[in-house]
Formats: sequence, structure tokens, C-alpha cells
Amino acid sequence: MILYDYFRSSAAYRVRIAIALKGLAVERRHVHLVRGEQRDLGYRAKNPLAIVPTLELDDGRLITQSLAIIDYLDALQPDPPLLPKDAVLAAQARAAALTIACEIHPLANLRVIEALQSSFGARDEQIAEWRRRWIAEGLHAVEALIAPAPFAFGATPSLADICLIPQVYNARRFDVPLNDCPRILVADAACSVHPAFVAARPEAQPNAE
Ligand SMILES: N[C@@H](CCC(=O)N[C@@H](CS)C(=O)NCC(=O)O)C(=O)O
Repeated sequence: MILYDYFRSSAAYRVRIAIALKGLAVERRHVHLVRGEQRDLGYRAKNPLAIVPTLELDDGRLITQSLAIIDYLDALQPDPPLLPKDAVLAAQARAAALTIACEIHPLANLRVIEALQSSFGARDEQIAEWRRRWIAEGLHAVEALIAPAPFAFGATPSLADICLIPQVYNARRFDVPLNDCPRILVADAACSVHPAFVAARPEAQPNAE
């Protein structure tokens, strides 16, 4: 399997965490987003939205969307499970993950930021405010959704932590204060010493800059 990845992509970061948790061997190809490599025709043929991650299977079939890729990896290697056994907790963990993946992340994606700049003339300080606004609002919602013990939904990492930690990385990168999110900080502290989360960090990737 090949993962098309960018070291700082938070969606790809989710998949890297899942791969490490599952102990899977996956080849990696770096798609440099800032240089626009995601828009090369060869890559766009694999991922029509020109975004990372994409997973290419050994038989050439392709899976796009980080959460769909993680579902596939979970089906391939069910151990360790990525959701709590309890059906309500499992749905709540998925809801926290979807809050990040659907309600926060798309609003501050590179192509959205580029459109705000090129089509609407947004200035750097307006872009910074835009990013901080949606990350802060979304993470406050996540704070109310999780119940860390010490991971977001129990004693082992779940899909919620897999989505949360890359978003916390982005929050710190863009100076969003997290001091009023004590639950998120508990889950973050637990993940920060977990080997799978450590291995998946942007700065630990071979193409990190
Ligand atoms: N919903 C998608 C989001 C993927 C996504 O937006 N990836 C970003 C990096 S985190 C990207 O490739 N952006 C390239 C661009 O905006 O040009 C997923 O979960 O895979």
C-alpha cells in the first residue's frame, strides 16, 4: 500500500496515527502541498479533489478521504479497535471526530485560504483571524463532547484522538489558546507520550521542513 502524504497535512496526520496504531507497513509518497504538487495531473487522477491523503492499494485501487482510509485500515487490521465497544460511546467518539473533520478542518484548508486571498483579497491578519475563529469555535464544541480517561473516550486511543491531535497541532501552530479546554489538554497529554502518536508527528516525518 502507498500513502500519499504531506508532513504538515492534518488529514494525512490522522492516517499516519492509525497506521502506527495498527502496526501496518505502508510505503509513503510525499505530495508537496505548498509547491502545488497536489494539482499535478498524475496526482489529481488519483484524488480528483487534489488533496491528501490518498491510499493506493497493491492492486492499484484508490481510497480518498482520511476517515474512509482509516475505516479501511480498521477493517484490514481490527486490532486494536478504534472505537469503544459501547455503542453510544462509539457514536459519540465518531461525532467528535466528525466535528473536527467536517466542521473545523475544511474551513481552514489551504485551497480555502488561497481562495480567500486571491478571490476576495483577504489580508494576512484577516486570514489569521479566520483560522483562529473556526478552530477555537470547533474545539470548544469538541471540549464539550469528549470525556477523557485519559484518552478522549477511554483508556485507549480512539478515532476521536486520531482526529483531535492533528487539530490541536494546528491550533498551536496558529496561536489558538487551549487553556480553557482542560479535557482536550488531558487527551493531548496522554497522546503525547503514546508511541503511535509520537511517530506520526509532522516533525518526525522524513520530508519535514
Ligand atoms: N476531508 C479530507 C480533507 C483532506 C484535505 O483537505 N487535505 C488538505 C491538507 S490537510 C489538502 O490536501 N489541501 C490541499 C489544498 O487545499 O490545496 C480528508 O479527510 O481526507
